[in-house]
Amino acid sequence: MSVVGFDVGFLNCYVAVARAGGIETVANEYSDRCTPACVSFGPRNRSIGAAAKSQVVTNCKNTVQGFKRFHGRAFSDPYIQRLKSSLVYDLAQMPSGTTGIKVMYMEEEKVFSIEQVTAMLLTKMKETAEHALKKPVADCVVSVPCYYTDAERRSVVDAAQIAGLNCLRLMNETTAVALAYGIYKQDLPAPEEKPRIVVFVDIGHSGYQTSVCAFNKGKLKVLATACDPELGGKDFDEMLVRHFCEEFGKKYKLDVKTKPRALVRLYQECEKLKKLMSANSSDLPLNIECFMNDIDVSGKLNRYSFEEMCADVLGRVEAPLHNLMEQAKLKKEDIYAVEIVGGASRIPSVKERIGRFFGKELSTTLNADEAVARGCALQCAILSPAFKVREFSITDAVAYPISLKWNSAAEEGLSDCEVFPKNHAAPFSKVLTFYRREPFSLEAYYNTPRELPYPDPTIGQFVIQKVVPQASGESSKVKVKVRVNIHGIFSVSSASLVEVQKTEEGEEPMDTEQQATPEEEGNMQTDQDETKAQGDGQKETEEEEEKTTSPEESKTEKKSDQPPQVKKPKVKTKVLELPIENSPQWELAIDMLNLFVENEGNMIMQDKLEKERNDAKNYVEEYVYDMRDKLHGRLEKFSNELMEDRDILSLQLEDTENWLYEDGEDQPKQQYIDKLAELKKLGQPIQERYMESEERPRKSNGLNTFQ
Ligand code: ATP
Ligand code: K
Ligand code: MG
Repeated sequence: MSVVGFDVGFLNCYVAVARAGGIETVANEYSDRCTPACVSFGPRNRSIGAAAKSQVVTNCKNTVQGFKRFHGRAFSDPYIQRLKSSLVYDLAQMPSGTTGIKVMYMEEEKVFSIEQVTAMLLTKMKETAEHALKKPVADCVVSVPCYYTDAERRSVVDAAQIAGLNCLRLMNETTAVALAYGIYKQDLPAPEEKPRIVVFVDIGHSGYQTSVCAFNKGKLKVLATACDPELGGKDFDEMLVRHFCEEFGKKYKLDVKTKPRALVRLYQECEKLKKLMSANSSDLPLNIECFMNDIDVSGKLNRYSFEEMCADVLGRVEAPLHNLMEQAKLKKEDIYAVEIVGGASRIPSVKERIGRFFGKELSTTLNADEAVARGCALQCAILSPAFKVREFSITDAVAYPISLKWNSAAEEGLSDCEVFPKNHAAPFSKVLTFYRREPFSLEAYYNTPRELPYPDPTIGQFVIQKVVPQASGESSKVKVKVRVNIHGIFSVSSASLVEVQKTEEGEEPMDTEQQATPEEEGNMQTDQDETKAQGDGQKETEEEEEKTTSPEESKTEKKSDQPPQVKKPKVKTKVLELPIENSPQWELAIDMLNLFVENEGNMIMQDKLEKERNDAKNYVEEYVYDMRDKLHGRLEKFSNELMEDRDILSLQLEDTENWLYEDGEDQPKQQYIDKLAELKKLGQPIQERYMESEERPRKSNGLNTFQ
């Protein structure tokens, strides 16, 4: 079992693993701990991460970035449609209606679902983790923004599955940061004491997330979260790009927006300039050679002008903080510390505004780039039975209030009930009781659509099947368990019918509960005891355990199946499990998911084959250069003995070099292997004779050749 945490950022991804007793962020094949969230498609293979990023300019139409925001969204979503026109690559609609990306891959036009694209990125991150751990990786924890809705979360879980990963938890990014903060703290208040209240701020490239958490020894509880999903480093880049487009328009008469390649370069340079401005307040240059139409462009900017042009963006920093404090009903004096992470938290004016809001110095005790990945790896270690880690309980919060609606049995129309209010503890289960004669359906939805980053408030449709009346013809008592699971995803996890059986005497038993509410047919009651029982820390652990075993399990349900309180002692009840038909919004159909799993496997294989082919080609090239150097260097005098051999080899090397640039540029792997063998057949004897002659004088000296 592996202990791995993945921070899948909008721009930057990080991998943390548990190794040698500690949590470490590990580097990729470029010795970089940061892997760009970038996938590039080519005629023979894919490049992922840093290799893809290097193709952003050269292969811009087939190089995909910034796709984190496409999860769980309809292609027709106005947000997607608005973005589409500003992207260098193309988007397309999937058969299910969700968003896909359209690229040229293997010399064909292909549409990949967003789950597939994120899976490709995860494949790369998985390889990085496997390389570090030197064993296969499956179990992991993956980060998501805390403002992600159900559809977005399900989409990421699917992506993990496509990449062959077993995602033990989708972890809210701010909660991962809170865990990374709290788990090593030795001085947290005792459980019965007043908790330590800490605010976490993560401002990345795309999103701005804040949370406020209560810490006691061994536990953390998220009290509230507040976000702006559209505020991050990219908005500052946007301002800079706009500024320079205007400036270059005037100064050089260039319409940058018409040239995707130039635009991509400008974005890159503006991001660099933005970073430089964080450390330096003087005038800084921006130069791009051969920018457009063979024109070199240059400009300059200082921090003061930058802040001025970003006034609107900066003006949005405070609103989520107000919102956060209001939700948690806390005063600024209650806050022990404000910890900030995320790349854009380095922008001085962002820091300043947050600091001013709280009236205190911000803490930067956590690694701004790696805290999310580390928190995820810590969570994975906690969930792993094989890994010993300090006891630490994490209670997250529901991001948006969740309601259920259903047709009431009495045909009076729709009934409606909020089951999980905003900031309700999660993961969490509740048991609801219905009195029904026939199958019925529940619709789950977010009841504050305006709060959502997404215009569609539907969570899903859940049909409770095989409901029948009691033998007496009365409605049956149906217990429905709903929950927000460990990923923060709502589901109807089980349903059961409580069948009241006749006593031996043939009497009609009475269920007190039912008797107490004879007119409640079709109404819902929250089973208070059950709710309470689920609320305590112990049961929550059970929730987590439940996840790692079978989701079909109804452990809790069985536990709750105590003899019902009835007036007559001889009554028996039987509990029947009921099948549920789940139709979550934008769910990826299982056959599609399986197809994607298979396709990812094939693409991994294709990438591997292409790499081997390239390696084989490189070996030929290396041999050519190496032997040529040697023939003119230390091998020269020995090959002189056989001038002819040397000349043949020389010629052959030259031919091969030419071949590599012409016909041999793009050949199957075997061709290169054969070519190398051919060269070695000529080169080897020369090398052997050299070795022999090297050894001869030493032996005659009576020296050990190994000395
Ligand atoms: P998200 O959290 O939105 O998914 P992410 O995790 O990929 O995105 P981060 O890696 O936290 O984002 O931050 C990247 C952003 O931080 C980029 O916009 C980058 O330009 C910006 N950034 C990084 N360093 C600095 C700096 N020194 N000054 C200003 N901005 C910076
Ligand atoms: K990141
Ligand atoms: Mg991030």
